[in-house]
Amino acid sequence: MRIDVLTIFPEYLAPLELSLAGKAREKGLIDVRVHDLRQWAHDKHRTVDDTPYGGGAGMVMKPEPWGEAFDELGIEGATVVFTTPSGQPFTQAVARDLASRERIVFACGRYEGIDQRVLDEAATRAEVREISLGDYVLNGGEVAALAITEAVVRLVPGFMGNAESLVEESHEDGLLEYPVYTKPAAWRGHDVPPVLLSGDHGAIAAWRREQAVRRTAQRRPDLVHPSVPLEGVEIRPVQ
Ligand code: 6GU
Repeated sequence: MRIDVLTIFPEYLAPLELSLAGKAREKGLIDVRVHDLRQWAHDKHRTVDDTPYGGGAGMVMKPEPWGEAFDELGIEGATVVFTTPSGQPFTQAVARDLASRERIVFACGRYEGIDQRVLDEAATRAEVREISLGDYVLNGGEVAALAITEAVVRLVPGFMGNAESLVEESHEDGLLEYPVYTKPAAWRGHDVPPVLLSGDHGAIAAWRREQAVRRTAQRRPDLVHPSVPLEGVEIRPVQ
């Protein structure tokens, strides 16, 4: 998978060299290239923004640098992801979908957003997605591009050594993960739930499932599909 990131803060994407994404890079599974949008701004101050038509607060990102960047990088056949708080909420399902793409181009917005014609023109040449990290406001889309990249790259076939850990984790089965424990069995007056020491694999699986459903119902009732048996779980607010 090739990933291009267009941003006016390329240093923000430095963590892509580290840890998870860095390993995928070393293995040759992904090819990440970060580009400074200002290289396609040609005036003395390398201006990338201007005042909004129709008035209003803040600045809007000008279309020309984006258009030239897309021309030079070539977006045909790619999925162009615009990170914006007005986009589709990012979920594990969206990550799984994006993990199937050959090429993703992240366009990180700043200020009050990008001139709409940039998105409209890109959509005539490529698949365009507008994605939000969640219902809160960041100063720009860089952190979102970083988070989306990390979530997507670990789903690229060949990346994770242990395919089971992908299936078992939070959100892959629509539930939050059950609580986990390791040694020692007793610590500061808190004991590991005895069922986990029982060696009864059926009982352990049933306990974990019940814990996952209970947690999900308490913390994320929005995730509990009506078809999921609640197994007597009482829904009350999380402290
Ligand atoms: Cl993708 N961008 C910005 N600026 N703010 C956000 C966001 C993205 N997702 C949530 N808040």
